[in-house]
Amino acid sequence: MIYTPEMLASMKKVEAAREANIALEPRRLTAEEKEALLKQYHPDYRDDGFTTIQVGPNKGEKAPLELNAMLEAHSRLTDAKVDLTKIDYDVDVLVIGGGGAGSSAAIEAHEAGANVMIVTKLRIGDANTMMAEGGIQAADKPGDSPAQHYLDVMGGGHYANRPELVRKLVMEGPGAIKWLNELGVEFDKAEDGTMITTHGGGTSRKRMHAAADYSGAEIMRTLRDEVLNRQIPVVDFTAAIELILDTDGKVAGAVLQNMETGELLVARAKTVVIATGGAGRMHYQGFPTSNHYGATADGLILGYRAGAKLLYQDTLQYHPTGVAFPQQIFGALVTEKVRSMGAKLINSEGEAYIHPLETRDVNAAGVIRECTTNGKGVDTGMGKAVWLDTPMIDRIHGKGTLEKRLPAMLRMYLKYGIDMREVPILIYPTLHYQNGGLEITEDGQTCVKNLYVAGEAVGGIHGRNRLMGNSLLDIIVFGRNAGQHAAASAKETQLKELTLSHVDKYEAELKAAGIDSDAVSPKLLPTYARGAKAF
Ligand code: MEZ
Repeated sequence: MIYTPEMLASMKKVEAAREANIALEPRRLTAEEKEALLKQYHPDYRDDGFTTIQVGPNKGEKAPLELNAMLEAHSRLTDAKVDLTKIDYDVDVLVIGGGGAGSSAAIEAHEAGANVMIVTKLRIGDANTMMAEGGIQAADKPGDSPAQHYLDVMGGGHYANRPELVRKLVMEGPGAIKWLNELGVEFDKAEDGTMITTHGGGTSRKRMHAAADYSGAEIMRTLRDEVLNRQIPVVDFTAAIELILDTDGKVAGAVLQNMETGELLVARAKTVVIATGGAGRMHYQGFPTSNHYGATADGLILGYRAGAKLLYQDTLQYHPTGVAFPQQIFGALVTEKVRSMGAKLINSEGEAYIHPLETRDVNAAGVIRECTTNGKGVDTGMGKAVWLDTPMIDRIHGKGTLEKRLPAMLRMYLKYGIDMREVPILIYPTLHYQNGGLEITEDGQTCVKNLYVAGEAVGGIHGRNRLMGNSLLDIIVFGRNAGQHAAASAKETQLKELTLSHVDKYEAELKAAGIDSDAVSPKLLPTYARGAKAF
């Protein structure tokens, strides 16, 4: 038996209350109640998790301790000599990152006739895109509209979102779904061929398009095929460790490092797209993560040293339902789709204490409150947790529904002897998404000329909290956008002499601020990776 007696006793209460909890519609919190809950329990409000940035364009602003340590670290080139006249790769558009945003950017740049190359420190598809489960939002159904989607995105982001970016996201949403569908993504469809759509937290309409509970993997499979079919060069196991500028201050490529041999290489490029993804493997405030192995905020460091500004670097998303038990899959994602299909959040006493589709930040704070002040968490041996009452799904929609709509999740738990059709599962927030990132204009460009950013490395689209399914949408909309603009700019760009003087300038700034760090950045791999410090 894998459960402790305490777990079993609490599980009995959940089972006993199930029918009543299915019938119950927990009320939505008021704006004031949400704000109070966030301030008291959301990790973004914990002062001890943050510090003040001392160097660079965002000097004086707040950043998570772990990110700031990377901003204050030395360049990996500090003791290395790079000959910038020896060019290993010469391209129009260099895409750094092989996830959904990078692949979309490369496809569009290629479509526009640019000579484009992808460089990735792992392999194409080793990315958070691959890990996304529940779906992709777009307002393409009768009764919905981009305007309605816009209001949801802004509300979810606490109205801190950049309006022009949100406008682009929602207006181009239906086109993004059409593009993916035509490329070959196998979306869930009804018998008449229309797409099946569901709700997510904070959505006013059912606009979540999915491929079962492996939507991101299906999208990434399709994009990767397209990149390979177009024969776009992909240089894998090779990290970008510094951007190169030219003597006019435009971006002009990147210094690359082979992850196996450590060899340094020079990629000259007329334009660069940073698509390096998120930061879950920074484990902010000690949280586990749902992110892939390479999510270490590299693009933020590369862009920042070259002079690009960060926006909302102090806000992270903790997905309310990370696996809390069993230990082997601690922190893995339990898709929000589980809640959108009717499973409720239940505390140790069997109480459905909150609406399951409040926005993610609110639900994460709610779980933390139950497990701390309210004393209604279940001890897992690794901390406290609450229940997600998954048997409700088949009870509401009929036997077989969970297996059909959430097959990957079901399989993941069955491996550990847990049948989530029969028993509830234990969850706790897991570090899921970097709400902030590099600041861009509508064409995807930073304040460094010809330096573009797409995907999770961008800040501003989602304000201070992203809604489910808007990340898979943004990687497509802003990935394609960055690729198109980068290809167009490359046509008009003449590069001057290449330089790394910005790296020396940044080092001088660190010294002047009295910062003495023995760390190097970008991080590239999590601290617990073998040889992480070297590469
Ligand atoms: O957008 C996401 O983060 C997502 C779809 C996650 C999920 O819960 O499945």
